[in-house]
Amino acid sequence: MEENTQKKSGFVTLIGRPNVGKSTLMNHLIGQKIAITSDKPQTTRNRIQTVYTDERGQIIFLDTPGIHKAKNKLGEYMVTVAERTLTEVDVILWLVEPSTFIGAGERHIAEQLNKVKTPVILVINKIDTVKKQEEILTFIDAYKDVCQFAEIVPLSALKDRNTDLLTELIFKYLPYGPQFYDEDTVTDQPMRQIAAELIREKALRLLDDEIPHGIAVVIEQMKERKNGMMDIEASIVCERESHKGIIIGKGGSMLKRIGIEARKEIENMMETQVNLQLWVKVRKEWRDSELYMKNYGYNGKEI
Ligand SMILES: Nc1nc2c(ncn2[C@@H]2O[C@H](COP(=O)(O)OP(=O)(O)OP(=O)(O)O)[C@@H](O)[C@H]2O)c(=O)[nH]1
Ligand SMILES: [Mg+2]
Repeated sequence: MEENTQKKSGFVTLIGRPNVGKSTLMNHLIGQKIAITSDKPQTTRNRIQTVYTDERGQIIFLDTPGIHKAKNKLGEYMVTVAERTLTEVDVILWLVEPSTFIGAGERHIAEQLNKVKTPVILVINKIDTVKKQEEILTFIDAYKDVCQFAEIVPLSALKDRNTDLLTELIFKYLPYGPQFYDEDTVTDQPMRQIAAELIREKALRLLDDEIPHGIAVVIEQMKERKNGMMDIEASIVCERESHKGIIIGKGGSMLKRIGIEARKEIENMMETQVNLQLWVKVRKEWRDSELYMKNYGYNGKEI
């Protein structure tokens, strides 16, 4: 009883423009890869919840889609998912690129943040890309009056620089209280969803241009054999016949690469052998169809 009241626990959202490193940071903070990442913007499409527990207490992280100017229903859904978390958490992490330039995208986010009373920690990510360390002070200076920040933390998610300090600061602003999850919980994402996301990540990383943005992955079947091996059948959905050809590749070579890379990671995650079969389907304009979006896991309920 006494021990419980001394521990802290609460919810923390990671928000920011696409590609600033939200998912990379969350994975590093919890010490495990749960959210997929890529160098293409708009990688994350749903809220991904993970749990970090140590002797200080428990942090429940919400990784969110990048806030951007939506061009279709899927984009609108993603931005809604992200902005909605702002009112549901105890601490907000706003991630930005290491730059003195504050664009319209950042200003829009700042406006949202100025409407809530929740403590905001500004995270200036990717400082490993900054040549002169003095420059970091100019970024802090450019941002410091944009919002009332509780803290400003320059760090590198990728190189794990200053991430321990960030965890320390998050605990500082969390309320005391009992844990929401048992300490072994890392995520509440179902295995099916993680498998679909890992396939989408490989497609995102291996394909170029506009194709990745129009891709969704659906697990059609997932069955365990008596010996523990998993059979997974999944479809990669794209928007055009021409895209389908590129995803399949010459003699099926691209689809094979996506399959091999995804299978390796799914096997690691599930700690068992996996037999993965991939298909490619075309669904024109699915990103503007609520019905298809719902079928592919972008649930209308969130809006
Ligand atoms: N150099 C460097 N690159 C980083 C760092 N953090 C993330 N990245 C890279 O930035 C790219 C985007 O990372 P993500 O974690 O997918 O970014 P995100 O903010 O989740 O993006 P969306 O889901 O699209 O909104 C990837 O190529 C990462 O490897 C960092 O600290 N330093
Ligand atoms: Mg992301």
